Amino acid sequence: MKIYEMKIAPNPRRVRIFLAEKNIPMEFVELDVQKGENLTEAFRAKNPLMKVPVLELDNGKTICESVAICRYFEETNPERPLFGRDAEEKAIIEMWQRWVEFYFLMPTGMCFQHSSGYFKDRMNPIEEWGRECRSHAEKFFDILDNQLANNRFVAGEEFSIADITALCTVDFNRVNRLSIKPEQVHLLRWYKEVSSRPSAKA
Ligand SMILES: N[C@@H](CCC(=O)N[C@@H](CS)C(=O)NCC(=O)O)C(=O)O
Repeated sequence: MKIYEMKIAPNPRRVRIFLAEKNIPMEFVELDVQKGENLTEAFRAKNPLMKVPVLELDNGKTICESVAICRYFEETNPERPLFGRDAEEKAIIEMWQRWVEFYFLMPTGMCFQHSSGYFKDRMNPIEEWGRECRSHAEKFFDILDNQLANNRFVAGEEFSIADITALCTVDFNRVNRLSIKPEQVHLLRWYKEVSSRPSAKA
């Protein structure tokens, strides 16, 4: 099996960290997304939305969407779980994973795309929308800081997929010139811990 990705992009990094946490070896195929190497008919056959990452199984089937890919590996390699162990833990991790993805990663990506013109060959950047999304992303740093005041990790006491999405989003925000503020001490404490895990280098 192999994964089509682009090393500097935040969504493929989520999957690489997940695999590293579970010690799953993988073959990666690098696509230059800015040059449009994902915009070919051959790649459309693998993912109709033409985005990375894409997992291609040995039987030729493809699985798209970072979280769907991670869920596949959670099933094939259950130890140690990154989506929770029991009903309560699974639901809380799902809740935070979705909050981080929808209200932090999405506006972060939209701010980048609408402010930088990185994809101006395939979309119509709207600067005002970029600024609006930047303020949404900035607010989420506070939400995380509050949550981490009473929790070791984003979704509780266990490292999970929610931490992976949050770490990739915090790091990617450097393209938006957004970073953790000195007064966000709980977020800083968490960032130091999760970014020093070996998987963070993946
Ligand atoms: N929800 C998707 C998002 C995938 C996505 O937006 N990937 C970006 C890279 S981080 C991409 O391929 N962009 C290329 C394009 O839009 O042409 C996931 O979680 O995998």
